[in-house]
Amino acid sequence: MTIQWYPGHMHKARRMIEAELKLVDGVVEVVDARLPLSSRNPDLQDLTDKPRFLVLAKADLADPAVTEQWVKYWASQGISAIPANLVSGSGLQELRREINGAFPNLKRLPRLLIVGIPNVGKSTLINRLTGRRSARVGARPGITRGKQWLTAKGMQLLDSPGILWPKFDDQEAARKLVAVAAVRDEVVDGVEIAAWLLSYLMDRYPEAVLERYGTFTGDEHPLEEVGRKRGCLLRGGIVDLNQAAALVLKDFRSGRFGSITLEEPPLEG
Ligand SMILES: Nc1nc2c(ncn2[C@@H]2O[C@H](COP(=O)(O)OP(=O)(O)OP(=O)(O)O)[C@@H](O)[C@H]2O)c(=O)[nH]1
Ligand SMILES: [Mg+2]
Repeated sequence: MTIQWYPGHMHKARRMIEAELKLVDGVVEVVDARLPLSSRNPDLQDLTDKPRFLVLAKADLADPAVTEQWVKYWASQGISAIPANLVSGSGLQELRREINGAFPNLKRLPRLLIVGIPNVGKSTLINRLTGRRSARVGARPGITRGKQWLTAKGMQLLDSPGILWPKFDDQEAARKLVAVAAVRDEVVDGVEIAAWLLSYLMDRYPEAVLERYGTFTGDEHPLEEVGRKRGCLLRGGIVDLNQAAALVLKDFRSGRFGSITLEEPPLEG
């Protein structure tokens, strides 16, 4: 995934999604269960009022208790969110059920577009829903030329997902997106992100940090302490912060802290 999201690209992606939305009955929006808000693109709300199904992908990597809170939160907003592990397929039956129930008056299979920011699991979901015998049904006359439909159980999917651009204007969201590797590292300061991530983990998941890195003395910045413990050293015993940051991010991305969610739903009331 190497798209750089310059304004021109966002424009183009938006136009493509607008065109594709006209061809479908509903939209399956895939977000990352570890950051259900930051991985969601609010522009989609302005683009369509067709039925939307929210899939909280990578739920296997997220904190189940917090996922539960998110499902309740979305329900209070009138949105049914479905946690899923797209690799194992858990949650897909519920998604199919939701979709099947949403179009009672339709005389044909509902047509859906899968959308989401890069790397959230769009392709995995399409492959899961269509299965190995996924048939490419040629363009249907009268709809559009050149569009391919995939037949899945109980629905049809556009063959290519709509790629939404990540939220860059929101610094906090951008930081979280880099932490889960939805946005490439090069665009941001890895040390800043790792320092933020480490302090978040120490606050919310202290046992996981303790287990991974042991206790902290508090004499240095936690990221420096991690670097020192792990031998990320420059000449003269100075901690190589870039190396320490890379190590923390790698540990997080490979799930070595366990199941972690990076944001909680806003408090209600
Ligand atoms: N653990 C876990 N990994 C997942 C899940 N869904 C997808 N992945 C992994 O996430 C990575 C990205 O998945 P893709 O399906 O390629 O994501 P995408 O949205 O199509 O990405 P782009 O095409 O780059 O926009 C892959 O390594 C998947 O195996 C999930 O539910 N759990
Ligand atoms: Mg893909």
